[in-house]
Formats: sequence, C-alpha cells, structure tokens
Amino acid sequence: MDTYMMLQFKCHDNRTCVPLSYKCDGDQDCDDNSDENPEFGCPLPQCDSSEILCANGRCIRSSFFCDGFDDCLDSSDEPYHCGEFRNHHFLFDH
Ligand SMILES: [Ca+2]
Ligand SMILES: [Ca+2]
Repeated sequence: MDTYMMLQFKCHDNRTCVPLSYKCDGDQDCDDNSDENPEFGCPLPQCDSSEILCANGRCIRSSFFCDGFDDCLDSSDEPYHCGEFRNHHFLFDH
C-alpha cells in the first residue's frame, strides 16, 4: 500500500490517482488538471499566442475568455466582471 501510494500522484479532486511520472508531463491526466497545476510544483506551461493561461495552469483559446462557459475548470476564464458582457450576449442570442 505504501509503495503504491508513493508511485501515484493523487489528483486534487481526491477521486483519481495517476502514475507519478504523469505529474507535470504537460498532459492533463487528472480530470481537474491538478497533475499539471503550477500550485503543486509544476512549471507554468507555455501557451500559444492564441491562448490564455488559466490560474490552474491550463491553456485555453483566448476566445473562450468570458464566453459563459468554465473552460479553465476553475472559472478563472470567467471572472465576475464578465457578467455584464454575458448578460448582454445572452440578450441577443436567445
Ligand atoms: Ca500529466
Ligand atoms: Ca470560458
């Protein structure tokens, strides 16, 4: 059991364990991306110029910022000040 735990990285959601070698390898293996989260010791990823960096280390397309969907999975692409824009957006969309 101890050996098993040592070789596994426990995702922040406490539901998933991934091999320790998957931590900070640049691929999202935890559902919540915590295996790539800079808060857990990973270096900040390099986002493409067309992308923005989420607080949890994900890269999302810059057009997904304030689009009403939580693409970062930590809502950092949907800060509260998106609200007015979003309400406006929905008025004309629906
Ligand atoms: Ca990974
Ligand atoms: Ca979004």
